[in-house]
Amino acid sequence: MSGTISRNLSLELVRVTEAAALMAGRWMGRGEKEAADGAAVDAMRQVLNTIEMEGIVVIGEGEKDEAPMLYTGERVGCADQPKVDIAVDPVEGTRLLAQGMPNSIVVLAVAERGTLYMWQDIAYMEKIAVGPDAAGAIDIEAPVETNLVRVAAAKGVDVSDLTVVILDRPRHEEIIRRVREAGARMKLIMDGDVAGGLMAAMPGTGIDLLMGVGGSPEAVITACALRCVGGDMQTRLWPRNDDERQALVDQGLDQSRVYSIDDLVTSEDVFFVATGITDGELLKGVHYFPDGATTHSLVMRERSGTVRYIESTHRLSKLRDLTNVPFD
Ligand code: VTB
Repeated sequence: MSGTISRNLSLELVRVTEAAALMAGRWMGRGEKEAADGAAVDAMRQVLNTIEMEGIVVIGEGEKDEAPMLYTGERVGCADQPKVDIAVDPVEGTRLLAQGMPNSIVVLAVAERGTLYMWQDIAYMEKIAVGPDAAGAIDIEAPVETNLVRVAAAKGVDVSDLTVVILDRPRHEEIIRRVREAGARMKLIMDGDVAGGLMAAMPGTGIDLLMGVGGSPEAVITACALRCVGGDMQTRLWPRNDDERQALVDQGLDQSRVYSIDDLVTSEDVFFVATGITDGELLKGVHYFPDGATTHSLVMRERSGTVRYIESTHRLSKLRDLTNVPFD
């Protein structure tokens, strides 16, 4: 069928996130968020444009006038099939990277055309996410305590064994207090709730749930990953101010509506790829050595359900000769 993704794009997509991580990794701890992001965007776009697909960036760096590259609406790829939606976050956690903190990652999701949902005017969503072992146990409309009890029961552990990851923000004061009172453990993160959602969904990270309010684009990207692994997430739009409340009304949206993963991404053919920039629970970051570097990536495809961890060794001088990316 025209427009459907018949090829396994996984390896091609991982080259994109690897290239972005290799370029962004040089900026670790150097205090320059924009430069780090720019390096990742540039590399990501160069490599995306070598892939045989007709992609439209639906979640990107912003509107065309503020983002010269990978802006929402930009076309990427070098063929006219398959037609796909692209969601990118060239550096998820620019502050984490600029300060050399854990869990900054490059993320890319690809799905059939017209299947990724985005509310351009509503920047934030309330989220709760878990892995496949607690799928069906969460309910964003229920109190925090109820969710903790239900997730613990699904996992066969006590609430005190659970670890919840939450963005460290004043808006989360109430959730943080309630999680503490319920006796669960917590990991407060400075940024990066895509990595937070992934940690909750993947085995071996020591994280059981993501809770709290974060970016709407990040919610859609997280939904792509969770769809691939059979995790669960519920979200609600979270308008910040009167303008956003008005935008909700104007667009006929309902603040109380619960969006599940299937509402955020309707495609049954979703690819999700992430490469670590700084070391974290989920992925190792980029480690450099003379004329080379290693990267650690996660590649998932919904259709097959395969999850791959790919550890790569790169020869930067060879890559420089092969591509237009100025690997250093
Ligand atoms: C959120 C979160 C992201 O930035 O968008 C956050 O989803 C911004 O939140 O993962 P604040 O506006 O409260 O700072 C990230 O943490 C990183 O882009």
